[in-house]
Amino acid sequence: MLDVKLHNIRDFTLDPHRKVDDYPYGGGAGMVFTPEPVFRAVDFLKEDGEPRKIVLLSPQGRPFSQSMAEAYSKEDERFVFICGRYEGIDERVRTLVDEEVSIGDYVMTGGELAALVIIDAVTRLVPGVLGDDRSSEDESFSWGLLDYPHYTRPREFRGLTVPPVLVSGNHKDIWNWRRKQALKKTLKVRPDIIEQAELSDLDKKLIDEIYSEEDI
Ligand code: 4GX
Repeated sequence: MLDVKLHNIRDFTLDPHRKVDDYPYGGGAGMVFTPEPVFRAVDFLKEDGEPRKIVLLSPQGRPFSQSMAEAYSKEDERFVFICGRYEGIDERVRTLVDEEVSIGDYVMTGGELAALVIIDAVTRLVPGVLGDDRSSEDESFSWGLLDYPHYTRPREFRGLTVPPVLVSGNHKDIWNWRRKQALKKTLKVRPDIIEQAELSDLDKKLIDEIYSEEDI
């Protein structure tokens, strides 16, 4: 079961104008999220005594990855995502936080979309939450590489044809072709992934083939 609850941080202010930001000590541009409403919101969420993991979304966090999505999908405790706005959050909020996570090296206006990205990537791995999760085993990243090309009917579409190996019925040839295409794509756009991958002898042979055939 998936259950997402949204809490408006302004509901936890003591300020008559429901203000949640203030000027930074030391000066500088931009505003900072004040600690009071965040602490009060977390106190409120902790009232039921259930265990939970408190995650702060920020560009300073650990980069979110498929392996983190897999780990989160296996947790049975709850998650609280703290979504900040403005230039930052009062540093003392970090004393509440179990993990600081970033969805990528760019700056958004708030952490809400980052939380949705994480919720989306995690829930599709939870069995029974969103249909069948088997397709996720086969695809990009679970192989440790980018995905191979996919085709469906018709065999010819506007002059564009399906690679004959995919209709050959030879499963070994199909597997090798897919592996080689995945290696080729990954070498081209994400060579950093190849450097970290554990490559088999077959992978090394396929990479040699790619370099001898392609202008990569
Ligand atoms: N991946 N943002 C958070 C405000 C903020 C700044 C510092 C805490 C500390 C982002 C990202 C992201 C914009 C969310 C700044 N909060 N979050 N927000 N990239 O860009 O997760």
